[in-house]
Amino acid sequence: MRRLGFSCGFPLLSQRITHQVARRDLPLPTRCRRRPHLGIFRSGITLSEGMATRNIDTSNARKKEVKKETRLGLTYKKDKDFGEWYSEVCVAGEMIEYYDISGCYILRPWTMAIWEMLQAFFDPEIKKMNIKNAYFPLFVTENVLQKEKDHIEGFAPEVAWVTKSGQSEMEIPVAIRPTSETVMYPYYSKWIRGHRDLPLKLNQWCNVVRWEFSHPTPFIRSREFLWQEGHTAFATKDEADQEVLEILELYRRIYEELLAIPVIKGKKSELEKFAGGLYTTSVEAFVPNTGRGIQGATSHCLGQNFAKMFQINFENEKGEKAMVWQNSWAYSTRTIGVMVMVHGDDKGLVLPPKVAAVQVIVIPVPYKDADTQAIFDACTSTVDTLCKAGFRAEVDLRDNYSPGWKYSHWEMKGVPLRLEIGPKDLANNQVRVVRRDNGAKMDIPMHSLVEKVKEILSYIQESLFNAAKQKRDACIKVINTWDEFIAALNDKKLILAPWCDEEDVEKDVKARTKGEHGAAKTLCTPFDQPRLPEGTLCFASGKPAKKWTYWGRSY
Ligand code: 87F
Repeated sequence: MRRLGFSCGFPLLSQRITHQVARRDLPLPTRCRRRPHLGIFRSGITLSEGMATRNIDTSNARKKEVKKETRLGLTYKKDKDFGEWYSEVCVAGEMIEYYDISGCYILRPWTMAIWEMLQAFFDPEIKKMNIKNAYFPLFVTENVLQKEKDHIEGFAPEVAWVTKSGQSEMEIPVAIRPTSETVMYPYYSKWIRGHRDLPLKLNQWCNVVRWEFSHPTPFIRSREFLWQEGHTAFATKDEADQEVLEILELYRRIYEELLAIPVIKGKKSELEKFAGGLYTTSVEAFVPNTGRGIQGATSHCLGQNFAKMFQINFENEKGEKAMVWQNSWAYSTRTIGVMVMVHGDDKGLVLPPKVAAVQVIVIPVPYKDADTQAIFDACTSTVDTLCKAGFRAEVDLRDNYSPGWKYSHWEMKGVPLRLEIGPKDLANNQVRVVRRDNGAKMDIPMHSLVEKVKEILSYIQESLFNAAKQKRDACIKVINTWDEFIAALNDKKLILAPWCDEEDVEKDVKARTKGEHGAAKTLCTPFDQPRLPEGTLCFASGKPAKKWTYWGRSY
């Protein structure tokens, strides 16, 4: 078998990355405690639920001890140790498994189901816009990658290279795409000849690799991630401008309508925009626990910069040579990390119904003298009814776990709704329903099952969004002066400040706020601008303010 050698950064400056088993991003609990923890839990189940018939110590003290040990729960609290809590919930919720390469993570089926749900929304939407899917290669030569020097310059250290095949050095090393401008645009240049070839609108669903050196975090900062990248070319700037906003609206809907996370739509500052482009728009989310903003997705108007570099020209209707106007836009698996951070709690994940792989979990609750088979049958037929009605429902009939264990397990995995069926429910022709988001319980008659479940799931979706919005809004602080800015920053606020919109002033704010928690920067200038009273001054420079801009620490 031939093995591929691997290095990072441009070959000239590159440090060779040996196949490191770096586990610096693995928090202690996941590294050492998880397995024994589960082991204790498993044996405990057997004891406390009477599944095993031998060697059971029935004394109260023993029972208590076992029960305590058997709690299936998180070691960390969201409010106390957010970073540890986050890693733990990603693993215990079975979304992520850590891998032996730092910054690389296994996306488990529970994650992929959510990703597929986001794809199932976005893909048909862009097809309605007549955007077509394509697939371009993973590799790019140095020549081509270097073609757009300005664009790649700042990113060079993050580019990963394949330098060997087997034991021999490759004649021409190839880079692994960190993004696909340089891969795609030479072919845009070839394919676009006249105005009838425009617009050219392609999207690809793929993975990209950015060999980051800052602290890796599942979903949020990983060295390989999944995304869609759209790359479009138009005859006119107007068409490009319009598409930028249409795509941004789809990104807003992904966050707000599917993931139940409020976002702010706006424009990036000159310092924060994609340097290769004309302007960048984004949706910005906020994580109240850490007081950090997080860029949710970006939609760029590239102007004609890349067209110049890659000679993407066309003959316009007047027979003149013209350059295309381009856009590019992407959202990635980071979306899922933001969802975990915003909705998760001390019991585990909390999944919005619209993206949950399982929306309803049905759990039989058999008692000693009850007709277990009848309870199991009722569970199965309940799930059938729900699935036929279009819900994603499953039954947990495993006989080696107690109902209590199953409750905790499915709570950890964030399933929006739990249905319990025991002897009493059977007798009364009802089911007990428990909401994951707020723990509320109610009994619903079997005959109105479908209609009630539909109603409750839609309440859950709505109240997750409302709760997240309320928390986010409570963090927004409008300030006018530098002192207020610093106070709000220390208070983990999402700061809305009047700003003069000068690049040097943003650089200065960054420099003045540099510290162990990271510097403050602009998140975006919201499209939705509050009134800016005449004579309002910039909080940082004292010059006349031009706009309201969101500032804060960010991921
Ligand atoms: C890392 C290494 C090399 C970001 C990088 O946002 C290049 C890059 O170009 C790089 N990290 N970027 C900017 C990506 C811009 C743009 N690409 C298409 C998008 C949307 C999709």
